[in-house]
Amino acid sequence: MTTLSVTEIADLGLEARAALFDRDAGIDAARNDAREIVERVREEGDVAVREFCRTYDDVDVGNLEITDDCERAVEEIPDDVRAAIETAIDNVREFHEAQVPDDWRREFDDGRELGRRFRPLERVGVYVPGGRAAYPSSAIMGVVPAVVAGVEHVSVVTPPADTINPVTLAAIHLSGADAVYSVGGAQGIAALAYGTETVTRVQKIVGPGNRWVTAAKALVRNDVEIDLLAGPSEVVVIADETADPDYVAAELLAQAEHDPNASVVAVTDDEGTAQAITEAVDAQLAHRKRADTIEAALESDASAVLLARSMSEAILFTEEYAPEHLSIIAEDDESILERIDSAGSVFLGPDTPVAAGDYASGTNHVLPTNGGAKVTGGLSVDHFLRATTVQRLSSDGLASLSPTITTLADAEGLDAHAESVRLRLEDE
Ligand code: HSO
Ligand code: ZN
Repeated sequence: MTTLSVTEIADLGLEARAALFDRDAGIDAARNDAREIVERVREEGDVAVREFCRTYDDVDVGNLEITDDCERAVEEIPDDVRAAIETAIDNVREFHEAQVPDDWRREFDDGRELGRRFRPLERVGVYVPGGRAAYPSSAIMGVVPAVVAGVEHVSVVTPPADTINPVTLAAIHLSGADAVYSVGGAQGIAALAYGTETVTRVQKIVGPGNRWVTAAKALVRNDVEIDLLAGPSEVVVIADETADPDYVAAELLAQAEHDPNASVVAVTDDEGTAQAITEAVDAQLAHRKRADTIEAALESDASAVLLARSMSEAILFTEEYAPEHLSIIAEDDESILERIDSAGSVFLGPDTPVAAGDYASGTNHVLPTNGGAKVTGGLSVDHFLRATTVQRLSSDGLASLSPTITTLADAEGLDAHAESVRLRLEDE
């Protein structure tokens, strides 16, 4: 018996299909708890924050602000870890700098001059997960794009602990955050959204977190902007008969080790490859430190090795699934990619593990899950910018546009609008 067995896509029943596609991470279940926490922090500020740190993190926080600890942590961490953080930051910065849009103006022949200009938000907050899943890499992915966009005040919240992971603290500092607070969970989101005596309120909150964090982000979104609701990790690997089953299995295990609720799916048009992937998964599983978490994720109905009757069927499945991560290990990888519109981040070829994007190649790892890739991409510089449109009409431009404006204004019964145009024409 293998941990994952091969299922033909054509044989998937309605229920099995629904289980594969439903990647809701229990956010609904966390909503009531999150609501109570958010309301108390909103009303009571630091007092409530401290109480929740005691209740949920079992920590009596001294100073809520830990900005200086982050700076000190840089000296405490091993040199090779610091160098790795710096390389990752450089690559993430370079990729995100390439995203910064230029302001533009264009003159059209009929006397209209139109343009867009981009300006950064002033204050943003980044949630950096801690606890069981302490992710220094998520500090980089949240803070660096904000700094690249030109945001002046980048605050970070991260859960308290007796000793917060110094690598996380150092990554926060090296990424360029200017204020850091030790408060996590829904209380961390509420503190950023509404402000407390210590935490300054922000205009937008970004970054992934557990279900309480995500539920809290959904609750505060009427009062503050948020990025996207990222749930547990997902990967789909499309493999053909040329794919090395060990590589495919390694991709599944890597994302499965994040969370028992992670969803990992391999889909191939080759029966031998499908079988070999299931065997490779078992062979590798025993060697992994987080075998228990991986096994739980693999054994859930949300994970599978699927056999497609053709590559087209594999592509159709993937497009409908809209995975957070898509790895394509196949001879025709570029033409397969051509036929897929819905994926958060795509990894092409045998030498491009998803871990490259998780940590260091430069792309962002804060990505849409649970089908969100059908309508949005991952975190980017755009999330930290607002676009303003600008225009100027020449007098000829106004003259040629005026019948259109006044006709529509009259049709809407807004004669002051129409008059604001006619007045100028009369002055000509
Ligand atoms: N794969 C995660 C990001 C991550 N991986 C952090 C390792 N550390 C996003 O789904
Ligand atoms: Zn990962």
